[in-house]
Amino acid sequence: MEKIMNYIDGGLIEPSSKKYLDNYNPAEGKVYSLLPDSDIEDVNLATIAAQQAFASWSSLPSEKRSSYLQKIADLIVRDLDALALAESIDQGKPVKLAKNMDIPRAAANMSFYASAAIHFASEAHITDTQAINYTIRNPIGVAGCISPWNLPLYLFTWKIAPALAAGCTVVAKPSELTPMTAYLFSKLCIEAGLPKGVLNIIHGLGSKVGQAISEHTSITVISFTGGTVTGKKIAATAAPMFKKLSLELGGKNPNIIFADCDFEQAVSTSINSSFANQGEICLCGSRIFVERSLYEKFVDEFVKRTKALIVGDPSDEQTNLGALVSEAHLNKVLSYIELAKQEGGEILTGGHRVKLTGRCADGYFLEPTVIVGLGHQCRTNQEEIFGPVVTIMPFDSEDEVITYANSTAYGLSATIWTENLKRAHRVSAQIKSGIIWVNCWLFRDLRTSFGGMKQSGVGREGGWEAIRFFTEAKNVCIRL
Ligand code: TXE
Repeated sequence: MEKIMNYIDGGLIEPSSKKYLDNYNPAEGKVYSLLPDSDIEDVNLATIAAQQAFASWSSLPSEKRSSYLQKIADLIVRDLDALALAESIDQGKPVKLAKNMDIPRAAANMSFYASAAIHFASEAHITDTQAINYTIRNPIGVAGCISPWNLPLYLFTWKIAPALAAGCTVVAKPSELTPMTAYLFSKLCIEAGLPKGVLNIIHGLGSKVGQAISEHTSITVISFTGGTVTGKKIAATAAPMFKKLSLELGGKNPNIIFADCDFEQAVSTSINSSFANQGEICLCGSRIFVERSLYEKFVDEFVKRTKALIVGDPSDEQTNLGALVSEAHLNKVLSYIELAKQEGGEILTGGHRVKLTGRCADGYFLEPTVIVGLGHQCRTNQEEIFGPVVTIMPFDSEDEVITYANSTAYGLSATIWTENLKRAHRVSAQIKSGIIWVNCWLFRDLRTSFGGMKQSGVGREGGWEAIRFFTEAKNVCIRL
């Protein structure tokens, strides 16, 4: 069985414990590879390697840093098919999605920051004829990058690329549920000739490896994407050490459909924003609010199209929804469907585990599920489910739907469907959320920053923000 290795100081090596964890193929419900059960010793080794590499990497001309990142981006493009297949096997998502979204985006992340490395400029302020103030931005040091399982290579590269571009060296930890593409990525780094120690990838459990990264005194900046509960733990550990933190956490995002929307666009995109990647995207719109005059028509059409979605073998090009990432996660999502029933919800379609035949007979598949009849304040509508489950609720006025939308502890993203431009601006301004899409979903210009409000996190990633995050500002004032 294939053994995944840690990537430390430029080499692929075994964990110090020599112990391994099972890595599952969620579509088959079977172990198909092993990943290192690393611990604090491996994190220490990786951090020493990153510290040793820091002086030369941070002082390398930015063109050189850029060219390494671009070379890795090119290798990802070269290996697109193999990486997409690996991502699909490891995560459960349809291979078509990995090929069209995850892997191209991973390459784009590397390319974007390859370019950012050479175009970044810090500020200068001229105080009339009295003084010149300018800002020097130095890379902070060794960065810890901890990424989740829903968009494995996509979010892994989203963190390490700006860190490397800024001149930091990195100790990274992919999710233990989806380690494979980060492992393949480490091989690409070796092929690209990335200097040793610049990037180190440690595989293993969050409670051991993630915790050791949070606690390590020589890792001074941490970028994390994952669950809100884990984010709180990391903050509690790292904040007293005054580590710089960026936490991108969960969401319970409203998808608001006004009666004057472009109906076809609103329905078809809402199907996508509800069920893409099995609903395992922190930006999915899991609470759909529909203006009452359109409610029945929308629900009928939405349910009809949900029923037509194919839950199936992720390697099949026809499949719309693959497997959930793990049995534990499938059970969590099923428990929320039970909760919705207890809370008085009516399931219009879905609600059950799907039993496929053949190689996928034991996979973690779930029907896309649509629930109505619940109020906005019940637990089903307040807690993050993170699966192919949405609720639909009617509303009568703008003020009412804004209250509903803002009623959760989260504030990550929101979607608004209306053809009324003034309303689009008015409602966007009042929704507490890091990003708002009007008449679209998931579209992102990589130059814009992104992050959550309230319990969806702190800090902003993307664009120049990420470069600023991984650097420390020093201001110099020269009196004229
Ligand atoms: O994620 P974790 P989990 C949400 C979603 C999901 C819930 C829990 O609702 O059901 O979170 O998922 C590492 N110190 N999201 O528990 O644990 C872990 O190894 C440092 C939303 O599977 O947050 C992995 O690499 N690190 C989300 C990473 O944290 C620790 C994406 C994320 O896993 C750690 C995923 C610790 N003590 C889940 N414990 C999003 N925002 O996109 C774990 N980790």
